Amino acid sequence: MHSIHGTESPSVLVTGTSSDSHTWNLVFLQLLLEEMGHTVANLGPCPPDELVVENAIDVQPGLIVVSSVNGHGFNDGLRLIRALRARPELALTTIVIGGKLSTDGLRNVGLVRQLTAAGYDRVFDDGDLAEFQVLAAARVPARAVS
Ligand code: B12
Repeated sequence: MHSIHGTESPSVLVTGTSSDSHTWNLVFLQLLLEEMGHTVANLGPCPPDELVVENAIDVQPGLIVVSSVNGHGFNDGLRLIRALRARPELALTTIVIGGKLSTDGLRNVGLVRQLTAAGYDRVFDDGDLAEFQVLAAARVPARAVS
């Protein structure tokens, strides 16, 4: 899943984190977003941070969705957002993260605060799909009618 092909420029970039080999979370998010009308580039599991940054700059999506469920999402996600936000091309891109980000859920509000302070626009817990859908629906690109 680590390459992006196709003619239509993807409106969303979905990605796992460098340490996370879980895949169905990414497939689920891709299908959900496609059902809403998005075109999705899915980098798949275990992408190194540099690969995510390169693809984000290449694709220039309206939305980047980072998903992690293996329990290392907080640390991986923090490192990744710092790498993404270090690039001026991505300063204004909406970037969100969600899943099972720690082994303690998101009860620790400090984690959410640190992730948003580092540059995520939103941090979603495991079950926050409805809220995520609202955010994603607002970013479905208008298509030219021929
Ligand atoms: C299958 C599985 C594996 C497979 C993955 C195979 C593959 N290629 O995908 C294997 C065996 C490789 C694996 C390995 C590990 N796993 Co595992 N795995 C699972 C399991 C059983 C199912 C995951 C799954 O596919 N779910 C289906 C998808 C569709 O749902 P999901 O992943 O839950 O995603 C949903 C939500 O999290 C949410 N979501 C996810 N991302 C995002 C993003 C946004 C923005 C939003 C809004 C929502 C959202 O929406 C999704 C749909 O509802 C879960 C337990 C479970 N029953 O959930 C454990 C689980 C995820 N694994 C776990 C762990 C700990 C591991 C290991 C660390 C175990 C180990 N000690 O080696 C390793 C990690 C390996 C690695 N490098 O990442 C833990 C994570 C604990 C935590 N986060 O607190 C879980 C929860 C099991 C448990 N109860 O302890 N695992």
